[in-house]
Amino acid sequence: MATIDSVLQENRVFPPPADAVARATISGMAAYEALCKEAETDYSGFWGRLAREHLVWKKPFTQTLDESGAPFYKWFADGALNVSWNCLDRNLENGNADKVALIFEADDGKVSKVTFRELHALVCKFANGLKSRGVKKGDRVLIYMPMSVEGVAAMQACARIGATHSVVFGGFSAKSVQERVVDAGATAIITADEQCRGGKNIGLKVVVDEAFSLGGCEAVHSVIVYQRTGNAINMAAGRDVWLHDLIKDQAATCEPEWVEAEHPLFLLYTSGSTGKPKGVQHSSAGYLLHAILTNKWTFDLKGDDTFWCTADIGWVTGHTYIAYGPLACGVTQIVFEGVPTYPDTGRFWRMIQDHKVSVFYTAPTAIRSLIKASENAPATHPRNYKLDSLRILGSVGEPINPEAWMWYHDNVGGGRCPIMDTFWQTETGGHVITPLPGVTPLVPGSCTLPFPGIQAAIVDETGNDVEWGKGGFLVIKRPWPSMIRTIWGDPERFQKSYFPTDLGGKLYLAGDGAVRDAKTGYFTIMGRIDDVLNVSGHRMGTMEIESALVSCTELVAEAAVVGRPDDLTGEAICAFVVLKRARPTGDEAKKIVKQLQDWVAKEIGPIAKPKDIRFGDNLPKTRSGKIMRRLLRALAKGEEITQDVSTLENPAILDQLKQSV
Ligand code: 6R9
Repeated sequence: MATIDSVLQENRVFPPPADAVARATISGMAAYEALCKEAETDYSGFWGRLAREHLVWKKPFTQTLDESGAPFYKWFADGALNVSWNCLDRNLENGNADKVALIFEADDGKVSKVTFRELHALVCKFANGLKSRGVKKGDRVLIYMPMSVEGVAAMQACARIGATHSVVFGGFSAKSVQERVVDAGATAIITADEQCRGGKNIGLKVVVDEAFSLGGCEAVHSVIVYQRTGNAINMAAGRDVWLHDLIKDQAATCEPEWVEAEHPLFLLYTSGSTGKPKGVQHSSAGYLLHAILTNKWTFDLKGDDTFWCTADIGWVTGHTYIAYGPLACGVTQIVFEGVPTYPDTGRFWRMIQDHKVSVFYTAPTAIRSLIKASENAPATHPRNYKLDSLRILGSVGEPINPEAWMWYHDNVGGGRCPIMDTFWQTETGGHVITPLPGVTPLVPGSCTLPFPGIQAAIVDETGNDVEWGKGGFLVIKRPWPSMIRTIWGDPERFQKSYFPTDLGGKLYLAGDGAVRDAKTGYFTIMGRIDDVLNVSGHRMGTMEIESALVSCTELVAEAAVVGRPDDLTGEAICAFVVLKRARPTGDEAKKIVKQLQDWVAKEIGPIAKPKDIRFGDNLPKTRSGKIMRRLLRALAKGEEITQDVSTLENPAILDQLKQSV
């Protein structure tokens, strides 16, 4: 890769506030450096010590890291534990039984609270219910649930019996559900009748029914349905069962299934550079260790905190920073069903005020949209709410632009709260590059320094370190406990995607470009280097959207998808389409755009809808038939084409593709 020059021209530095330094578990730069040093001198000793201190083991491990099958690494492999025990029972034993674990706020504002004891009982009944349906260790269970106590309990119940869950975001389509059922070989599905978002009820069970009708789901013997709204749905006799019926007569205790450290806790499908999403497989012990450490160190979570991560359990952030980490740390957290704009755009700020949230974790795209909203509706500006309970803020999912960072810092954090710009991925399990609140001087737009023990670096296309100030590929040089273990069913793709031989086969390739500041060594992420887009913090493969478009065989002959920068969503999806019929114009073109957007929403989900669709008689191709994506990116941005187009077969189509519908 040619050097990517840092776009960051940021001179503002925010030292850690004195009260954060005083309070933090990792306090001061010297403490951070001591941890990094410990990891450097005795890598497995470092992680082994932490795994003994932060996890409760049924059977202690004797070997920390097994590199013999590299890059299929094993951590703590001869140890045994149970993740749900570490999240729940541990809190019953250490005095947190009657502490509120989850504060659930429904879309309509109704609040309910669940203590650790109550959550434990619900999870045990749920686990016993799953067992009564024949679900056992190693089985895959697909979870398609709204944000709810029951959604979290479903994940914990699977963990309790050693079943491997695969949560599918509630906005994904029937086709996506079906593909994941088939790929994971799921034998049970946990879903709800409907979900409530922004004052609307949206069917979930009906989507599951449709997934069945697409075929290939014959191995699914049970569909467990949580009754959220009570509206009428179909229940297939024998196969479908209401959650309340399933757990009614179950015991409120359930001996956990003690699993080996490497037992797959979950699969989570994410987009890559081919059309097919990959099932990222995570372990039990290593994953949970990093979930705990990052919650404790990045967010400095302590007993008296109220934590709120606004992610959905359908994304990895909702796994590590809702369903597992905060519970294992014994803190009270918010689970929110709704959307930030309903009933008005002050929802987040009102909830922080009402529940006295102390640590708040959200995405740049939400911040950007709320900046805009509070300009349009000044009554919902954060200044109108009492937000002094906040002490730490977090950001995740995409680069946070310095303007949004400053607004978040000044208006939400009252200028007092440090912002943790956490860089990580579905594959990393938890934060890998992030500030720590009592340690790191902050620079808006930079995710700063590696989490202790994570050997992040920037290399060139041959795997050699580049000097600070020069851009390159972001890699992690040594395996770490919460790393992806494999791609479900496709170990070859795992090896190829993440440990490419071009880089020597030993470096974990994140898939992002990055640069380190020439003086401070701070990391700034420059965005994906593969065909993956980041739209509102959601990963979308361009190939995935292309194959959805061309599967509309009635209309589409060919399609190419690229991203273009967007003020609100970070990147926006732009599709160039060649139709089977003559190139449409005017109202006709508008109609077909809408038709294609709906098609993609049906194939993948509404988040994958192209914002901009343009029609051409052809796509710009080289004489050898390769689509010139670089040109398409320039066209999408509205840039003048200054590149050499002499290899282009048909330069006239560029004028067609310049035109938005
Ligand atoms: C946790 C999560 C991962 C991709 C990642 C990168 C982008 C995430 C970021 C960030 C800049 C941050 N990303 N956090 N870019 N700064 N703080 O988002 O996982 O959905 O797998 O996405 O998101 O491009 O490679 P995932």
